[in-house]
Amino acid sequence: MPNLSRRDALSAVVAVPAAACLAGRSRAVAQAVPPAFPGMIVRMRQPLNLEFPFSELKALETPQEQFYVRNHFAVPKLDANAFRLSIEGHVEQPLKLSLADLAALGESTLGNTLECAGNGRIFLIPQVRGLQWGHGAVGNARWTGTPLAAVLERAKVKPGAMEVILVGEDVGAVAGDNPSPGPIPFDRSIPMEKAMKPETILAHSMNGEKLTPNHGAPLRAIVGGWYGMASIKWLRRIIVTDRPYQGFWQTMDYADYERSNGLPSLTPITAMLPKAVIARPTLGDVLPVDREITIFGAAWAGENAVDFVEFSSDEGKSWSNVKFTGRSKPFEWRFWTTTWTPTVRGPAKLLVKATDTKGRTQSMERDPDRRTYRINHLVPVDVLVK
Ligand SMILES: Nc1nc2c(c(=O)[nH]1)N[C@H]1C(S)=C(S)[C@@H](COP(=O)(O)O)O[C@H]1N2
Ligand SMILES: [Mo]
Repeated sequence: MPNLSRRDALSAVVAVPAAACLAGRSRAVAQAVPPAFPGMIVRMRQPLNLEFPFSELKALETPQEQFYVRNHFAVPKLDANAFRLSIEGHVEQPLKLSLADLAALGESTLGNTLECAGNGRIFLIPQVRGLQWGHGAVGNARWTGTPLAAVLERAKVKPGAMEVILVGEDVGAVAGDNPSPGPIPFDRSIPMEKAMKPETILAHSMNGEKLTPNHGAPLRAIVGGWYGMASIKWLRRIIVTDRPYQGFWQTMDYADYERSNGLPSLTPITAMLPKAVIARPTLGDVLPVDREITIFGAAWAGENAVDFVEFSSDEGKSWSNVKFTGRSKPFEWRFWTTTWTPTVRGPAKLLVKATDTKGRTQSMERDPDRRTYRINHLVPVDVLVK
């Protein structure tokens, strides 16, 4: 395809007859629009934000092209050969590592479900600001790369190290009521303890394929069991620090209220909460009366394993356990099914509720302390029985 620059497109508009002029313009427009992602829900075009249509759930491992995309800024294009990861700050041996250097430090693979902290925001009443995700800002993949612990050991972290700041290559200025102080990169700190856990890895691949630019190529962090915002894409710098980091993305954004002594205190968002979601039937489906239907979905619980999932068709008055199709493990979602035979015509509300191995569960009511994040209260699937 000929590469039509903006200036060429403009001169074409001036110089050529109407039909050719239109062709030239539409070609320029086609280049400005990001590639289409078949089947994905476009929540925002620039920067590109794509949602997985949860009712299409089929594979335990979400294919990369169906994995939701959450971008705050334009996708940076990085050259994998020239790529160097910088490790700096409170270390004895600052490092600049190529992808080959990283691989030489050892690799592991982690099955991990990634969910955006704003997943399900469209269901909040009253409506709040932010991307209006349905259920599909979540996906599950096998991530392969070097454990962050191996990199930190090589860099020799100094005594007194507290946090590790992960910095992405993407930069922009955030507008709005709480604007950023000019252009800033997307970043996030994690405590030293989480940085040293085997589930915190610097991944180059998902599901055995190299990362695509949308998912952070050539290298991203995966902070297992935490909401997506900590899993920094296009990872460029790792800074070890001996004091708490209060960056924009964990204070002005991605923070909510935790209470102690009854007082709410703004706290950066960390580990995922338990959640079960029905994939099928879906909102608005019409179901035949007196016929058994299959209810199918997924459940996850961040750092913990899902223990059980319950189903209710009577607005939570009675619950019955669903059946799992796979075994229970931390970090990864599980699929489940159950059956239901509606006997009464009219509207019905279907609910599911996950409980994890630590006894954490989902509540009927939304907790307002969570601001616009960590949405795991029960959201009914409204269907019509005919
Ligand atoms: N550098 C960078 N990393 C980032 C983001 C970003 O905008 N820039 N978005 C974060 C958020 S909020 C989420 S939910 C996940 C989404 O990862 P995905 O787009 O691969 O699904 O990436 C995180 N890492
Ligand atoms: Mo997110």
